[in-house]
Amino acid sequence: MKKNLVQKIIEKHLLEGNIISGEEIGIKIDQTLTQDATGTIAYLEFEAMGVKKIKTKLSVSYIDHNTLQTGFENADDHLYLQSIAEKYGLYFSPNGNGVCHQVHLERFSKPGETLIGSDSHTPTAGAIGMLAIGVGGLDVAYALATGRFYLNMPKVVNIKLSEKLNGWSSAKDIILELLRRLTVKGGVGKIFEYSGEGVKTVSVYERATITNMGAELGLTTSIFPSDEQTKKFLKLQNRENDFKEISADEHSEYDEIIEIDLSKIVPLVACPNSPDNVRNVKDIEGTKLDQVIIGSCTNSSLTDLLLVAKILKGKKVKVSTIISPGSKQIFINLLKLGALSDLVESGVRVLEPACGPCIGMGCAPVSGGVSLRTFNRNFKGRSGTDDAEIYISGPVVAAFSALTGKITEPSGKIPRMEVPKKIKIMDDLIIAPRKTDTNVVIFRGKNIVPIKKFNKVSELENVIVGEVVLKLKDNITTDDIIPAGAKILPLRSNIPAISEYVFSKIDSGFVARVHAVAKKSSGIIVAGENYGQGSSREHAALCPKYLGIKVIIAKSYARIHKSNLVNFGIMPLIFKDPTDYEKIDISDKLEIENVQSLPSQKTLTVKNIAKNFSFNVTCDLTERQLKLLLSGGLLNCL
Ligand code: MIC
Ligand code: SF4
Repeated sequence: MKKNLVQKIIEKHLLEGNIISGEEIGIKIDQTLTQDATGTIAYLEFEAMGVKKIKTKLSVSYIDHNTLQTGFENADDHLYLQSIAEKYGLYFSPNGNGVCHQVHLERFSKPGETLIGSDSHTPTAGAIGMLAIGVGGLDVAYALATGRFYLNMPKVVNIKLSEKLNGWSSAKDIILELLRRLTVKGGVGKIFEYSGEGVKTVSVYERATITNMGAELGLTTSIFPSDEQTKKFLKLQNRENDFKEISADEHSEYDEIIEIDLSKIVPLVACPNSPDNVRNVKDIEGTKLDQVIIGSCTNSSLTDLLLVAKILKGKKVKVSTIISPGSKQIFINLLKLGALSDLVESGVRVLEPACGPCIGMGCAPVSGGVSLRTFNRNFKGRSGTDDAEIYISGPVVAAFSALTGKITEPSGKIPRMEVPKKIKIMDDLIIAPRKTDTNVVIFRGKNIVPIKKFNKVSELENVIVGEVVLKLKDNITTDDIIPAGAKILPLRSNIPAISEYVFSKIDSGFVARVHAVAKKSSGIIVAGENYGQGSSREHAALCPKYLGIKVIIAKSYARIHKSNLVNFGIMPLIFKDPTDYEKIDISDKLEIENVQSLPSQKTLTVKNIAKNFSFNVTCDLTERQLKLLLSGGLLNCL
């Protein structure tokens, strides 16, 4: 039988189940990655599993999110992570070495292998032909302990690229075009597999922009074949030995096909406050800017920044412009090639390689300010300024706009890009695993608060009585649930402390209300479509659980967040008839009946006691997930 690329990789890694879309499969995981903002909890969970040795071929712990060290919290967390890496035999990429996805692509990714990471943009490594999936930290901990990961086999969609990009259009415009067509929930339950003649014209760094931002479509992951472009990239990285050609069989089957003629792609911008609010640059040209930032795991590659340096060379930026290279390796090569001085002379500020402003760690715009960024997310408030307007574009549009202080359509002759044949390889900061060392003492600062297991949904709770503590609209992000930013991010290892910020940007009375309700019953949240879109942060499940939320009833869920809810024993119920959503209000008392019948029966009846009517909800989980849920979460099942 002819196979597509996804089927080939999954078949090689299949441990349980059948490769049929919608069915649960268990696959072997070759590599894992974590970053510091999700990593501390993930490794606390791993420690709670009591396993002596990691079961993956290669695992890396990155420090890239919480890098400001404004207090002891970050520094303590980093030392905890370093000592865990040393004890259990993981690679450790320290503060300053770069954003996990960029460094992983450059130094560790391998065609044909599997990777899960506790960050939603882990699919970046799909650029090199890896099956790379973003997950919650508990799933990474489980893979470290067992080598396994479970998922519902997604539909595989073939994105057929023809022709090649014209003029100033870039890889960012390809993924923005897909977002324009499909929206932020258009990819849920799907993997995008790229093919076609056009693929040959797209470099690995460009592919990485596309696979990275597939996360904004809600995709499980995106993947490119491993071909001549991959070979060239790995050669540049001095890793030719990791090259392996791998692609779909000719005429293999897909669940769906989407065709894109690259020659028709034009420069695009996502407008506030969603990555799918996409317009042609020319339609919003002239929008006045207060700030331009070029960086993040989406657009901070060597080729991106070399092109920006070419555009800015010999000119002066007209607005505050900030650049952060994706990795130390990119930084040093920009320096060696003279591009860094072109950037600095043009008036650009340079930050160290890290997530930085992308996660609200510095460079917040002025009140009501307008900022153009090459990032992947422009959710309200994520920049650190609640009323700022954030636009998203590729680096070329950002560079031209920096020179005018307004959103500007790129024009003029395209400079000849001299991408070097050889670059300086920079692994010096990465600490490679020695033999696992059982004598290593794990450092635990006072910011590290061990997590506790949760109670089972016991027989007594065959009926859950709860009160609606919040009613939310469609597309609620994990940033809405538990915001990031310089004040809150350093508390990631301290669940009691960070839980005080749950929904703080949406409803400042939420935490007090849940505390009051938790004294007598359970908190229930009601939401619209695509609840929990965005990041992989399991704090968006763990903290509500800690506060006493037992049930969410939504019209639909984002993939990673739904798994996180199950992992922490919160019921992700779905309105059988979405119009019932309209009939429920905050403070309504609900009674969910027959909860223990869930494994055999997937529909439950909910009584709205306050309004005296009943409605049905479904729980479309697999048997394994239902078992986890009723046991109070994955930690209770080990
Ligand atoms: C993000 O881009 O939102 C983050 C911060 O990288 C998150 C992870 C986190 O919240 O720590 C993600 O994308 O998963
Ligand atoms: Fe970091 Fe931003 Fe990428 Fe998240 S999206 S990993 S915060 S650079």
